[in-house]
Amino acid sequence: MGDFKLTSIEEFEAATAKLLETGAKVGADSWQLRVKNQTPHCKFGEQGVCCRICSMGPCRITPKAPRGICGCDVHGIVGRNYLKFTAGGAATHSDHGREICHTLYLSAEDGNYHVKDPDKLKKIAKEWGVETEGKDIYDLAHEMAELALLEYGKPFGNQRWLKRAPEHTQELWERENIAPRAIDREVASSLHMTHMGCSSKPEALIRQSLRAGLADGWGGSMCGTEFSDVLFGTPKPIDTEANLGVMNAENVNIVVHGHDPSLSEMICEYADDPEMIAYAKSFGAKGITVSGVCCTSNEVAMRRGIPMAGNFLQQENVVLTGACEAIVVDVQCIFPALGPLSKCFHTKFITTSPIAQMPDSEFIEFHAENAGENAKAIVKMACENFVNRRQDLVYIPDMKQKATVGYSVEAIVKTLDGVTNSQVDETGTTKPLLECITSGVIRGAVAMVGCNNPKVRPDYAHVELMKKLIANDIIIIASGCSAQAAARAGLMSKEAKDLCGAGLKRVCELADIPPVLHMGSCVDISRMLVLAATLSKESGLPISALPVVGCAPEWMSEKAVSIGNYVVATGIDTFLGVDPYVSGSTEVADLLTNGIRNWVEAAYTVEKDIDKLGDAMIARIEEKRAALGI
Ligand code: MSK
Repeated sequence: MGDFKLTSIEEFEAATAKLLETGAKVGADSWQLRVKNQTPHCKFGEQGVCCRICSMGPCRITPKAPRGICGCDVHGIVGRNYLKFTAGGAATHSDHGREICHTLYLSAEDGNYHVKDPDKLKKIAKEWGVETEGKDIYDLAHEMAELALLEYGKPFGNQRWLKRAPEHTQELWERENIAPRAIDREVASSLHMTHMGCSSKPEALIRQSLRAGLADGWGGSMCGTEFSDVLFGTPKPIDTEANLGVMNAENVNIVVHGHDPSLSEMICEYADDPEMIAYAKSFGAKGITVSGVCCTSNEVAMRRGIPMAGNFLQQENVVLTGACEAIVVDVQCIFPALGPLSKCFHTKFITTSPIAQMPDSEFIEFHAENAGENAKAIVKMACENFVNRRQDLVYIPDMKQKATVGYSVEAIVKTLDGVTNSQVDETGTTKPLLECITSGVIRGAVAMVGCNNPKVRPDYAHVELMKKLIANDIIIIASGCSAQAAARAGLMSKEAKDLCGAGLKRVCELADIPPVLHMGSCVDISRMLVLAATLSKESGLPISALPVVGCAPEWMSEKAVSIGNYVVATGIDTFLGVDPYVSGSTEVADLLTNGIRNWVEAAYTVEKDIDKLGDAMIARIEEKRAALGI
């Protein structure tokens, strides 16, 4: 098995403990301390039984007070809370997608942003029935961007991207009246339904939750992913490194964090500029290291091989190294704590989006017109800050792993089809993957996604579940902070094949892939939808019949609930390790874990015991195989 060794969770934790010692020296706060102040959590909130949508309350449902002042029962309250949570996530992902469409609209030959994948743009144009012949690529980009933006508010019809789904799935959505209309309409309708005096029927609320989720996955997120590929390139396998040890004590360290690649791409561009590297050297540094946190990290890792410093619950750690000159953030999953924390060190905390403005940050507004200029200013600021380090506080844990990332659907098809078919081009098929699954060489696939959450030992669930699944010949596709947990542990190293069962190991060797395939950021879960749809079409089986499940064992954000809803509504059973605040209502919990199966052929399983969660996924995959007779 060679020298390869995973980095253990205990090693992750030991590194964090040392960094917290540095924090204690400078009086820094940390999420570990704040969790202590916030626990035990409010039981009403945890069960989803608190209602504060009007000012007659807040009302809390108990056996002695079974209805709120308006008469709403616990099922209506829990269902409304669940729908509001979903709408928050769908709005957030989709607005990210909208920003990408605006950036595409402003792309120009001589501008800050360019079309890097013209073939993908033309392919989408063809899909949408737009003439490409004889058109300048930027004229086409602007036309497509405008059409995509109209998807957010069009008065009639459903989302264009739904046509990518297998016919059977589309029929289910039509039958159940959950095919999403305009993206903004689904978010607005959700908030309308949850207003005081509107819906309190669990069935209606959960149906709309699925619809709003679908507006995200097959709408806003799909726009985000597809047009990011057009602008910044469709990911291909690329080598990188992961964990805090990717930061370099001798270099200026710039950490990019958030989700929107428009900012981070520009920062990477300028950090690579010889003029900027010389500038860094003029302050005594040896160079510039850009690394990433959260999904911005996934975006630049997949396209540029930029190393991944950490995931969601590591964001404070990068500052605690004392070697971070600037942490530059765009939107989503950014701790406001970074403001006061950066003040304990020399670190510049730079916010760039009007959507995510925070105290104790320097706000440098970023948009397509000034992107180059502002990225350069930020890189310069970081270089100048190098001399302000307190050397006695610098400690970068010596911990990193190799990772191969960038498995877009196109890359997966090309890599796997290439093993059996030397003539493969971009029109390759998923047939080799299907053959591996039907023959039993691979038992199935799990889409591992989602965040960290202090309610679960950080990264433990992601890493342990992945180890268990690959040992059982189940291939993993991973995105978001789950992907980063895998990369930091070493599960995205090709050498991790030695941890697989014999079948999956053989596939990894033949195709030269790691057993956990990096599919990108959280908006890129739309890539997983496209993969599932392709597998379904090419096998002739409904998505729900494929031995494929989804899992978010440590999820925490509203986006994750929206994702769960669109994954389930696409026909993929979804396993959660954290309860989505629905345990207070038997009706809502039963709908989500059973009832919706009658609508969309899939449902949720919630299991906080990680070992049991893994067993349940394996059992579900084997059940599906047995039903297919394979
Ligand atoms: S960053 S939504 S903590 S995956 Fe996409 Fe990670 Fe979850 Fe944010």
